[in-house]
Amino acid sequence: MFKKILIANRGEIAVRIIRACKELGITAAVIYSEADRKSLHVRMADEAYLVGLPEATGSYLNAEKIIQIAKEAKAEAIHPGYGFLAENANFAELVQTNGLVFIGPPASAIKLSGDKLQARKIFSEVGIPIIPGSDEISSETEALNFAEKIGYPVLLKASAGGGGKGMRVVRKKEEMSDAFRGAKYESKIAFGDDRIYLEKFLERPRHIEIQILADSLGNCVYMGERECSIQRRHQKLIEESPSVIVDENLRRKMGETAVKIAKLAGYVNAGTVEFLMDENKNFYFLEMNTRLQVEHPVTEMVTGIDIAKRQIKIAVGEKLDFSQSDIRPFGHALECRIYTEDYQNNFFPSTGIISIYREPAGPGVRVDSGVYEGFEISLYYDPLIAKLICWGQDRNEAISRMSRALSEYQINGITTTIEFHQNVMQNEKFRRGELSTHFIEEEIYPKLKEEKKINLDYLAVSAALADYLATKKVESEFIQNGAVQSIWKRQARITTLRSKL
Ligand code: MV4
Repeated sequence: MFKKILIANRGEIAVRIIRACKELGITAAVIYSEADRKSLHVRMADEAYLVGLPEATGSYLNAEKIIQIAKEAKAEAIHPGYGFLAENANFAELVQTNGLVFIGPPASAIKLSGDKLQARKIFSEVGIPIIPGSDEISSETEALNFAEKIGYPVLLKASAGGGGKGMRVVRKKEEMSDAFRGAKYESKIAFGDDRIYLEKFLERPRHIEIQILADSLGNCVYMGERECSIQRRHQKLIEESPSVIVDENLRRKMGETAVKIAKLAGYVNAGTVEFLMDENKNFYFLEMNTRLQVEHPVTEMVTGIDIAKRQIKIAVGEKLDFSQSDIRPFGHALECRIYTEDYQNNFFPSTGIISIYREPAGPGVRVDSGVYEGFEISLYYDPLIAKLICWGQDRNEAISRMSRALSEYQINGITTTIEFHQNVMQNEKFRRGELSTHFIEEEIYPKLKEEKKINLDYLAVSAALADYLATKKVESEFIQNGAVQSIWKRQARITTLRSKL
């Protein structure tokens, strides 16, 4: 086993990997930027090394410096987490040529996953289902001809794409000209690669992905699916496993397809194969994520397998000591991503000092967080500060637990998406499992305006009440009146109201 690992990340995922290291008896070293001196990952690590400026390019993206630190710290391996350098093939290669182990797949697999045109070609040739589409499209005329052939609406996509960049929906031929130039330009700017192609546009797809684990000896298993349809602007908000629309048969078909893809890509380590599913439950390969994903805990909760620890064991060269038939998902898990964003104000980023912080706990509750009371949230990094994961025997129990845990979760001083998630948990369509990638815009957005108005009225009344309570010091009366359970909340509410007055 490794003696020391350098974690080239920050926030909740760095904390997650520190925990995996500690359980394996590995010394956890981390890097931190000048803005992260007081971060939780620095406090929890065994060793911490300053890497540079707050801006990611000067710190968490500084490949050369990170490798230099790893060598000086005498770490044997680097775990990249997600984001930053996690899916950078050059970095994976550089780590290796410096005699260190990259805890992730081989650079060649990262490269292939980053090239959608090539991946589509290789995978479709062996019968992997892909969305009907073209090879590279290099002119507007070509685009028009192809769209005519497969029928509108079509979607222009960047070969180097992901996360929706360089994507354009074209509903009729008149829209092609602008869309073609727009997609090409955006791809060039975002990825330095302006190759684009066309696909038939699926109107209301569901996003379902398969977690896989592959060891370096050729063994590969699938760990069931995660449904990640609840998102806004390509930012996932809620994930769950299993998906309500995937039965045992479909799970096996998708799982076997994912394993086939992993083997073709020469994949080693933990990975995710993304699929889009149409309303007739046809599934199509979308892309491969070559990293530990944000939403990995839902799979850990239903399979009992520690994916982060497995990543490290695989990187050392250990064989998977279980086979496909040993993986039997049990129960249901949901994850709510807690962002420091004001969902009532177009998810605008919220910054400040966390003045009160109290995490939920109890049966079936897991919190993966990167913050603590007194911590200051800056604008430098991703607004994801924590993930609340709840397990239940079935989906209903998982939802009730999530709702209960959200109500226990108290964060003051900054605005978070906790209340937003509470809205989703109460939504009838969500409870029935009727999800799509349009769920938020169709179901939640229209209700936000209404809620905002009610909240303003409520705020005025509550503010008056808060002041009354503060001056009369009647907190003890509240306790006598049977409101004991909500005293913390009430105090938090008063603090919030005060700050808004
Ligand atoms: C699609 C699609 C509909 N039809 N492809 C968005 C990110 C990129 N990786 C693929 N994406 C999509 N590709 C076809 N042919 C709809 C999306 C899409 C989406 C996919 C997964 C999760 C959320 C999404 C939100 C909007 C659009």
